[in-house]
Amino acid sequence: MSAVDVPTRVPVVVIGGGPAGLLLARLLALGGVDAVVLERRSRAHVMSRIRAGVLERGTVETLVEAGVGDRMDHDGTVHDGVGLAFGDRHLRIDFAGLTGRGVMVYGQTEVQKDLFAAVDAAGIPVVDCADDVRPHDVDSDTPYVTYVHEGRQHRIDCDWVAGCDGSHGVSRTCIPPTVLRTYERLYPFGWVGVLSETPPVDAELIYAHHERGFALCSMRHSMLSRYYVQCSVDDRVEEWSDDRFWDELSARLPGEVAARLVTGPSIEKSITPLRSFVAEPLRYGRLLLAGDAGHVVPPTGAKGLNLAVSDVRYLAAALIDAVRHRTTTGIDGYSDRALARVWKCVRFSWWLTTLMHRFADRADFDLRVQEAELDYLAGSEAAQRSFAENYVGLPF
Ligand code: RFL
Ligand code: PHB
Repeated sequence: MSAVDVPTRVPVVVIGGGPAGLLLARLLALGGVDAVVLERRSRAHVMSRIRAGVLERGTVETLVEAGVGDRMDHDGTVHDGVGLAFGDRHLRIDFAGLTGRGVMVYGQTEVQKDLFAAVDAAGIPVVDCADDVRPHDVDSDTPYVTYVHEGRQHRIDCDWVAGCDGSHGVSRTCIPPTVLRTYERLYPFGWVGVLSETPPVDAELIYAHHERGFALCSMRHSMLSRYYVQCSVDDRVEEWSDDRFWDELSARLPGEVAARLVTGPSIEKSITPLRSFVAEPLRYGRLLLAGDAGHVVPPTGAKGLNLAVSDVRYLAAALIDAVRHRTTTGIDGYSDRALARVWKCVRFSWWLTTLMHRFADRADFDLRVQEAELDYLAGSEAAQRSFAENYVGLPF
């Protein structure tokens, strides 16, 4: 987008063109509210990031309402359950039977592409490679945002600033330390993830608990698999050759699953540290945080993208009311409303992470407790229902 086409005044400036930012701009446009999106990285970079793969029903419905559901309906796959592997056991959690719902497996990379296409079609300005983006005067009634594009400084005046700039963005830093409260839990491990053009080992995802550490078998489609294994927080990706990765994954899966594993060259490999983080409040004056800018969860529960979408759903409605109908009730309630759902997903992601990973610094007592909890889950429909209810997604 050339800077000439970008208005110098809009009701909403959205910082960050990830899924939260683009979806917000798109929902605002559908509600008759103009926005500009400022994204730090290039569009090619944003579209190539491999991240989430599991969408809750509420996320799917929101994407459909935003008019970006066609490819997802066609290429995504509904999963009615997931597997939990431990020891030589393979427990299936039957989402459909326990909750009447399933989840959609459709990559975040594809969601991102669909959102870019919709935003472009609607003529919403998205400035990529925007440097030094800075919100100003967000505690006044006349906020504005400055940025540098192709070496030139620009300013956009607005009524509201939406901070959708992820966990390392600039928006959160505008909230004074006297107002901002943060909560954090760091886990002493990461995940090394591999994407490979091989058939998935199973039709459904498998979360594996093993003495050597956690492993996850996921997929994008019938010839694209996504696998993860727990690694040390200090590991570098170069230390994980493909051979080492496949050996470690096989060792952590039940024998009959490992026997079916088809290996091949990795087409992407990366290491993700795991953490839980929440910032409160999500609103400061005319600045509103959504998605990873406000909270981060470890990927174990597949909640990050889904939480970004639930925040955006609440926020879009609140901003449309504020801009079109001059009522700020939605904005005033946004932070509490969003955080109530966020904390429940933080809890579930923390619980599943703690249950499934090997904590090197902890005694064998903890391992036995994990094994007992998995055994309890296997024998209790009530426990399985609670797992299923959280995994498929709490109501928006
Ligand atoms: P994003 O995607 O980080 O986008 C933020 C955007 O803001 C830009 N930005 C800035 N722009 C302008 N100025 C600045 N100063 C800026 N600073 C940053 C960034 O370049 C970026 O484009 O945040 P958003 O939109 O809130 O979306 C959140 C999700 O991306 C994230 O929660 C998920 O990917 C988490 N996640 C998963 N979520 C799920 O729901 N299901 C999953 O199965 C799942 N698996 C995962 C995941 C995340 C993973 N990683 C890599 C952390 C698996 C992995 C491995
Ligand atoms: C993925 O497919 O990337 C994925 C699936 C489930 C998770 C995390 C990541 O919990």
